[in-house]
Amino acid sequence: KLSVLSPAGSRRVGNSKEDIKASFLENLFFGIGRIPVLTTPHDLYTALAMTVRDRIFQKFVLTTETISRQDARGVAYLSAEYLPGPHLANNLLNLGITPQTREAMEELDIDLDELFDIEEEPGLGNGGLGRLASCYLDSLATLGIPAIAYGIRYEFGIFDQMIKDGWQVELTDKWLHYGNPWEVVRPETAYEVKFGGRTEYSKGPDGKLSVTWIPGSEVKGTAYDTPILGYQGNGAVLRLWRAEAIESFDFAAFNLGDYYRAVEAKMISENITKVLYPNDQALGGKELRLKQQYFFVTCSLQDIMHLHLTQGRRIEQLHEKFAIQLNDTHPAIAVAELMRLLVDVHQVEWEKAWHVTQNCFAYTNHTLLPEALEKWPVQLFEKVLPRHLEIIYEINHRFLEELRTRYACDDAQIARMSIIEESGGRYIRMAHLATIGSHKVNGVSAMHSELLKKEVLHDFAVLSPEKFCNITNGITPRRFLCICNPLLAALIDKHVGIDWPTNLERLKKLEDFADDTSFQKEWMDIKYKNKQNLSSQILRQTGIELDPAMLFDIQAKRIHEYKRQHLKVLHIISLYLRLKKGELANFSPCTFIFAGKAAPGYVMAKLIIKLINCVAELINRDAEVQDQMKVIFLPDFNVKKAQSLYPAADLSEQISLAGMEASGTGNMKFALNGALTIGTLDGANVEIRQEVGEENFFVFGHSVEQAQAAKSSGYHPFDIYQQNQLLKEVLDFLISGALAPEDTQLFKPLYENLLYQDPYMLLADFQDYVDCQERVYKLWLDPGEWTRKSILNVARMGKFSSDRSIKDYSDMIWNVKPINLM
Ligand code: DL6
Repeated sequence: KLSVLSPAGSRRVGNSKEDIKASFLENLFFGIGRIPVLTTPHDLYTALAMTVRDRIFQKFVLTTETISRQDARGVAYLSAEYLPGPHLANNLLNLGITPQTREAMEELDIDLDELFDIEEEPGLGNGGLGRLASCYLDSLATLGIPAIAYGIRYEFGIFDQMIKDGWQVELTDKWLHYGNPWEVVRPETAYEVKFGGRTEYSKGPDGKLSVTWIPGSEVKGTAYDTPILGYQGNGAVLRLWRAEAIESFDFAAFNLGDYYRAVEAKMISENITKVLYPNDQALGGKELRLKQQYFFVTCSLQDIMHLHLTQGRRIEQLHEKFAIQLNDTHPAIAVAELMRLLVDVHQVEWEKAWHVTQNCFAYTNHTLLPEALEKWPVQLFEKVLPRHLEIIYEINHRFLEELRTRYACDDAQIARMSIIEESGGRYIRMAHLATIGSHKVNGVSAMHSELLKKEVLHDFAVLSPEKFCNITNGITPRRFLCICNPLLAALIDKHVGIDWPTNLERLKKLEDFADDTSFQKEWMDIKYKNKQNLSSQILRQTGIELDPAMLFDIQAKRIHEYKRQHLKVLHIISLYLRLKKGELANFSPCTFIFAGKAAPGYVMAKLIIKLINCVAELINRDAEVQDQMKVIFLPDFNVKKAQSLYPAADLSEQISLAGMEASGTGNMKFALNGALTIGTLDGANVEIRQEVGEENFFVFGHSVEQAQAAKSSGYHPFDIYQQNQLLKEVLDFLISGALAPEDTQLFKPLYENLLYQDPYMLLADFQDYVDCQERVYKLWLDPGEWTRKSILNVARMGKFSSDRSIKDYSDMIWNVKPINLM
C-alpha cells in the first residue's frame, strides 16, 4: 500500500500560483514555525525551498519507482567534487513553475530575485571538474538515465575569497551555516569504513586461504541525498557521504572521568569529511585526502552492491546492472576496493571478480599536467589501506606477467607501465590503476584524448587501442543560458521555438537571423542590459563604476600559470604604456575583468592576483585613461557569480598554452552567451573554432607541435625579451616600482620566472596575442559585424550541450538507455 504514495491531487504538489502560495505559507508556518510578519529573509527562502522540494520529491519518487520496476541498467558516477550552483532557480526552471512562483511571491510582497540572492551555493569542488560533474548530473536526469552520483559532503567547501590590499585572503565557506533545505539525511543508509591495522590469513576447512582485515580504526559513512530534477521531467540523485563516529560517545572513558577522550573518536571520525582540499591541479600527498577518497569510494561501492543485491540479483552480475564512472583518479582506489569486497567479503574467485571489476569501471582523465597525476607513497598507503596495497600488488603482478608473456614487453616498458613507480621512492600511480581496472578510458576533448594516447598513457594505448576514446565535455544549456541569460533565452524562444534547451542543435536556426539588422539590434540590446546588470553588481562589490558601452573582455577561471592570466596582464600593461605615449591607434575602450581563486599554497598564482590588483589600481586611478580602460578583479568567483559574468562578456579569454588545458568548459559557457573567443589551439577551443567557423574565432599562439618543437630545440625567453621592444618595456615595468612603489621587488619572482624559464611560454606567444587583440579592436568598431559573429557563435554551439556528452557516454561507454516513465 505504501508504494501508492504519489499525492498527485494534493495542493502540496500543485503547480498553480494559488497552490504554490498556499504551500509556501504552510511551510513557513508548519515547516519553520513562522508567520509572515515575523520572518527573516532566510525564513522566506527556506519556506520556498521546502515548497519546491515537495514538488521535486513527487517526481523523484516516481522516477525511483520506475527504475526499480523496469530493473533498468544504471550509472553510478563517482566524483570527489561537485559544484551544483544555487538550486532554487534551477529547480523552479526544471519544474516549469518560475512565472507562477514569481507571481505568488509578488502577491506576498516578496521579491523572488532577492530569495535567489540569499542562497548559499554548495562549493563542493574546485573548478571545471566539479562543475562538469554537476552538468552531467543535470543531463543524466534530463535524459532519464537511471543515475546516482556519489561524492563527499564536505562540511566546508571551497574557501570564500576576499581581496585585501590586492592579495587573496581565504575565508571558511559556510554553506551549511543556515542548514540545507535541499538534502535529506538517510541515517539508515550508512556503511562502516575501516582504516589502517593489518591483515590476517587463515585456511578454511576446504583448504582455501582467506584474508581478514583487522582495522586500526573504523568510522561510518551516512548518506545525504539531494534529489536532482532534470528539465521537465525525471530525477537523479546526488548521494553525498558524511563521516561519523560509529559510537559517538565512549562511556568507558567518560566513566573514568576522561571527558575529552570520550568524544575524541567522534571528532577524529568527523574530520574525514570536514573540508575540501582547495588544490585544483596539484596533489597534496596528504593522509587525510587519501582517507577521504577511500571513505567515499567504499561507502558508494557498498551502497551499489546493496542496491544490486536487494533487487534479488547475484553479485557476479554487478557489471550487468551498473556502469561505474571514475571522474579522474580521485576515486581510482575503487578498483582495489571492489576487488576486496568481491573477493574477501563476497568470496568471489579472483578471475571472476576481476572480470566484474573491469566491466563495471570506466575512467575519465581530466589532465595531462604531471603535478596533477595522483601518486601515493607506498608507505602511506600501507599505513592507511594495508589490504588494498596487497590487492594492488596482486593486480600489478598479474598485469606485468601478462605484459611479459602475452605482449613480450621489455623491462623498460614494464617499468613504465607498472602501477608501482620505483624511481626515487616507491609510489602508486593511480592513473595506471584506473586504466588497468577499467574497460574504457576517455579524455575530455578531441585534442586532449589524442595527447593522452600519445603521452601520459601511450604504452597502454598501444597495447589496448580499443580501450581509449574521446568524449568532449559539455555544459548544461538550462543553467548556462535559460537561467543565467533569461533575456537571450526569451529571444531565442521567439525565433527558434521552445525546445532548444533539450535540443541544442536547434540553435542553428539562429543563423537565418544573423544578417537581420533588427534582430541584431535586439541581440545587442540584450548584451547591453546584461553588461549593465554586471556593472551594478561590480559597483556594489568593488565601488568601481563601469561603462557598459565599452568592450567587456573577461577571463574567469582558476588562477594558474598554465592558464596565463599574466599574459592578459602583460597585454593590458602594453596597452596602457602605448596609450600614455599616444601610440595606440587601433584601440577600442575596454573593460578587463578577471575572476578566479588561487590554491592557498600556490605562491605564484597568488602573486598574479596581487599583480592584477596593482595594475587595476594604477589604471583605474589614472584620469588620463579613464574613458579608455578599466581593470577589475571580481572577488570570490563561484557558480552564482559566473552566471552573471558569462552573459555580460563580449570577449572570452581562453589563452592557456596549447597542450595544457584538457578541455575547458568556461570557453563553452561564454560562447553560448554570445561572447567571441580569443584563444589558443588548446583543449575544446579547437572544436569550438571548428564549429563556429575559423572566421568567427580569434586564434593566436603556438600550436602544441610548435610549442613542443620550440621547447625541444632550446627555448630562450630572454632572447625574445631582448628582441621585442614592447615586451621589454612591459616586463621592465613590472619591476619599475610603478606598480608597487612600497616594494619594487614584489614582482621580481614573476619577472625572473618569465625571463629565464617561462614554462608556459608567455613570451613566445606575446606578440601574436597583441596582434590578434588588434584584430579584435578593429572588429569592435563594426558593431553589426561583431553582432553577426556573436549570433553565429551561439547558433553553432549545439555540440557543446552536456546532453550530447551524456549520450556519448551512454552509447560508447555505459551501454545504458533512458527509462520510460509511462
Ligand atoms: O574536464 C573538466 C575540466 C577541464 O575542462 C579542464 O580543462 C581541466 O583542467 C580540468 N581538470 C582538472 C584536473 N584536476 N585534477 N586532478 O580539474 O577538468
